[in-house]
Amino acid sequence: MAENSGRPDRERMVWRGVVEEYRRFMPVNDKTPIVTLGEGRTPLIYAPVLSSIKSAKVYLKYEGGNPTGSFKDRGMTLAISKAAEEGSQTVVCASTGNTSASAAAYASKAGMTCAVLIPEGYIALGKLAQALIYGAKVMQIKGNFDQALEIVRELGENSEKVTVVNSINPYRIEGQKTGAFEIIDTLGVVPDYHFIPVGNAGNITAYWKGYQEYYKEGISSSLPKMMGFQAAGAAPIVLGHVVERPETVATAIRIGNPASWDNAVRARDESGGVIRAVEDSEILEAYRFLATKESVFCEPASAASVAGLMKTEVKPGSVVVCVLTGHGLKDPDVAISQISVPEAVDATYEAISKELGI
Ligand code: AN7
Repeated sequence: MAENSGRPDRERMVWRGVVEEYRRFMPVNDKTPIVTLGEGRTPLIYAPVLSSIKSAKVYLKYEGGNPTGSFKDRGMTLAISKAAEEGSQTVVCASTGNTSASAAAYASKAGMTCAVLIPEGYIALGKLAQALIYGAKVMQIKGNFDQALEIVRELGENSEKVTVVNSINPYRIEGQKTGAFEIIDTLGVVPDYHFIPVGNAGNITAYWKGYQEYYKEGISSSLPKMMGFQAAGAAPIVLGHVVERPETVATAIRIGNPASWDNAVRARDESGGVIRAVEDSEILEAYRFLATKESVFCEPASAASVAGLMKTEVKPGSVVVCVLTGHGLKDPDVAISQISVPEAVDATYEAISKELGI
């Protein structure tokens, strides 16, 4: 079979997940059991319409292509592998949804118990379904993400038995930095600008770390400007103070007190970038634009990066990467709210022809 395959270089097509593929940059050893679902190597999609609008070369790093449909898998493979190495039986996290889906999947793969705390009423349906179907113990709390994270921190401090797999777990950041490696490996150059949504601020921290590591190793020869975007109703870093009651349609980034606040500010300042706010209306506009003009369906929070690009001037001819952090199917309710659902039509050839105008 292999010899007859029309696909070139078959060996290279086997992808072992981000920990093995970037092992040299990972804090693992011979005794680390690598728990993987083959995450990473997500599409980097050229965006012709955006490129034309911005007079730049714009690419979308589509993290919805990961096994549980979000970028969280990059960090979770390492966090769960290290938890397994340390003999942990139970992992716990607070989540706006994607972390819980990813933790539930990787914990299940490792044979561990997973407990997740999520804000009641503010988690997208797809994410809730995922956490439940992978078998996690799901606790909806009568509070928001920030309150959930406080409780999880306390659990971690008071019990040896549970491992916290939020991005305060440093292995999460180490795994997530592979997104930056992939972008450089795929493009062959470092982008001039890196646009990214900011919630708890782990991902902007991770990408900046990844870009810096390739630079220090001499693999790359420049660094991008880090361009972070928070939802206007949940923009503590932009405002410079904690937001007690964060609100946004992008529930994934409905966070008022980010755990990696200082690191995000450092990434912004060291790279000469910005962290700004985008309105919900701008997020939804970018969300619809991506689906209809670039044919990429992401979740609302992901569109914050492109909403940011829409209103930011970039140098003509520059290379721009926007990270789309999660899959559109994560949040079917928002998708359906943005379109008009068609009425049922008679099941006849005539009725359908009439509808089609043929
Ligand atoms: C789709 O799942 O915080 O700035 O608990 O799901 O690294 O927090 C999710 C965050 C962007 C923000 N896009 O990333 C969680 C959670 C999507 C997300 C973010 C999240 P960070």
